[in-house]
Amino acid sequence: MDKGKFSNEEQLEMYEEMLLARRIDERMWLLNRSGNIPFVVSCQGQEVMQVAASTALDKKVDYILPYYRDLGVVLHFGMTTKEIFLQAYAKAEDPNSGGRQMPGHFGQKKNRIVTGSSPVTTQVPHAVGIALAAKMEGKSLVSFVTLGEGSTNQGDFHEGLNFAGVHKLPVIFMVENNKYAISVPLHKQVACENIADRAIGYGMHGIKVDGNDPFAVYQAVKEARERALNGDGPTLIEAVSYRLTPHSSDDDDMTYRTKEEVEQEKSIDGLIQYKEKLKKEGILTDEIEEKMESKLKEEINEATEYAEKAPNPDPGTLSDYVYSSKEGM
Ligand SMILES: Cc1ncc(C[n+]2csc(CCOP(=O)(O)OP(=O)(O)O)c2C)c(N)n1
Ligand SMILES: [Mg+2]
Repeated sequence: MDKGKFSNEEQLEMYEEMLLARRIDERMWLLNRSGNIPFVVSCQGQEVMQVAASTALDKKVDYILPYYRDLGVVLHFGMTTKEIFLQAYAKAEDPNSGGRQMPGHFGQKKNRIVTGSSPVTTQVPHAVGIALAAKMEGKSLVSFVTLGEGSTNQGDFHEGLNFAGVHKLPVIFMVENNKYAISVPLHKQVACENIADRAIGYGMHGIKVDGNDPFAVYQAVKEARERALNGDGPTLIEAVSYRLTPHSSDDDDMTYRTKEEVEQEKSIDGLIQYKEKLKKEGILTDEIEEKMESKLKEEINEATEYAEKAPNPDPGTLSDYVYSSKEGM
């Protein structure tokens, strides 16, 4: 971990954002197991790479095409804790889809968070399209898209990266390699050693980084952004960590991996490593930590309560945006 030019405040800000994502996720599981919300798909184990990568982007101009685990990315880009709970409860005020899509299908126009579909990897060609538009219109921005390592076996991945490589488009592909695609371990997903090695087949720069090291991820995304804006084309980044939870609240991971393996990975959890580093350097004190934890708890309590009480979508609006309205025909 080389912290480069980060001030102490900036390092703490990053930590707080990662911690917020973790604490929201933990609350989601409690709400799910107590029968309050129907589904959880977690970011736990991937917060470090998500927040570090987003920090290297320009949230005022860049477009992001997150996937379902990217709580850290969407929080950084401006989605609020309250909005996260509104989507978990599928309430009318859910910014993603007004309660129509599954949780984790993030989309919010004002923050340039582009909505995705449930079939994995469909966000990749969309991101390439946005990068093509930016190039054609001469706009100085990048599109940033994330996906799991299992999703790199989809056709959309090949089509998107090939087109982006040929046309040298300003797009950053970040693969969040958490070592599983539901029950399928990495070695049964791909025969190649590194996902990042696939970049050479598309004529683009590829880099593999430790996804538990915020500064390594930040540096990789920052350089990728500079490359994109200089007209040097796209980058494929593979950031490696581990999925600390089951695939979703509907999965039992003990049917395909061991408790010992999960415990071992928990002991090198990037969030804990980063916290310990900040403590060792005296940047995070016990006092700051306590204050931060209680502030986040309050924010999460308020958001949960708000979302619980918020109105459900009006059933009369069910087919809105599905069929064109008579007035519009
Ligand atoms: C095209 C398609 N096939 C299968 C699924 C079911 N599915 C949802 S998530 C997932 C695993 C994806 O694994 P990975 O890309 O590694 O992402 P992770 O969930 O590990 O973050 C699968 C197979 C789907 N949503 N879309
Ligand atoms: Mg995976």
